[in-house]
Amino acid sequence: IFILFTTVCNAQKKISNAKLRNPFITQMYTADPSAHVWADGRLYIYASHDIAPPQGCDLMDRYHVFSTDDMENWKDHGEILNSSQVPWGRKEGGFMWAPDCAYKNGTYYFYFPHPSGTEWNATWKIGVATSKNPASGFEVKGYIDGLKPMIDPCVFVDDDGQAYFYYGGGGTCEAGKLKDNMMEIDGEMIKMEGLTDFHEASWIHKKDGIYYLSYSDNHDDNMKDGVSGDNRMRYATSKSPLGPWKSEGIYMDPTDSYTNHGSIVKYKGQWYSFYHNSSLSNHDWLRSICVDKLYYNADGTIKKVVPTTG
Ligand code: FUB
Repeated sequence: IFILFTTVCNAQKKISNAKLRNPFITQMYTADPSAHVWADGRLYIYASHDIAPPQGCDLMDRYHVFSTDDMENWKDHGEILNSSQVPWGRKEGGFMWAPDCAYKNGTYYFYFPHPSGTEWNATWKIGVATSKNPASGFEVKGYIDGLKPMIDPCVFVDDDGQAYFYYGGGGTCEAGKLKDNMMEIDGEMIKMEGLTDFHEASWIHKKDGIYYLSYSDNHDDNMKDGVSGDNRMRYATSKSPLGPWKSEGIYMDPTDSYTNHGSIVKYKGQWYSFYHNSSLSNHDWLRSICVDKLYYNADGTIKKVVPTTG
């Protein structure tokens, strides 16, 4: 027991001394990082992929997965899915936006928003691909039936094994229970009440029995590339995964990018905030994923994340 305790302490000490490098992926443009720690002890990032030359988000057509065991060295597991592999997807491809991944009963479920028709904005579906591995072998199984054309899926599996599905857009965030097959909604989707200025990018984490729903807001303080926006990251708390929510304010100010989209996860004893910025390209639609440490106040509220570079 002593040896095990010492080994765990050493791993945590190593991680808390890790030199975070931002952006931490530089060989390609990446956005919308969804972070998960799986049973093999590694931290995995499911990200979307911005494509040069920048043309907004329409060219985003594939996903890569990255992982680490020390927050310093990142492995690129390569492409796990692209739009040509989506049988029900729009024939023009593209628009593979912010994804998420969940694990249940030996299977990894990869959730991705993708339009099913040429009128992309009105035809979003949330696709599901599955694999026995966290970073390879994903096959598209279909999509979640009965949803609105909204984006940015997030799947949270609670301590009792019940999975919840969240997504949003157009100022609305909705959520509901998932059946055990992780591909069907169990009952009704309900609007998440109490979120101030919700835009998109919902993410759930749980700490000390409290659920935290984080998201990007509609903050709009600049005009870059002819479009407006510079989203802040906000969060709300609840004693239930489906709310109602109490808005707690902003945990991250705008980056240099038009959008922001983040996830919050604990790894080896330290909480982290993942997000994206445009520091590598200086262009809104060529984004790069970043990570910084996240800290809580004694009352459970989140301290503002301080973005670092270099
Ligand atoms: O990356 C494409 C879209 O931009 C995402 O789905 C949104 O959350 C925003 O980051």
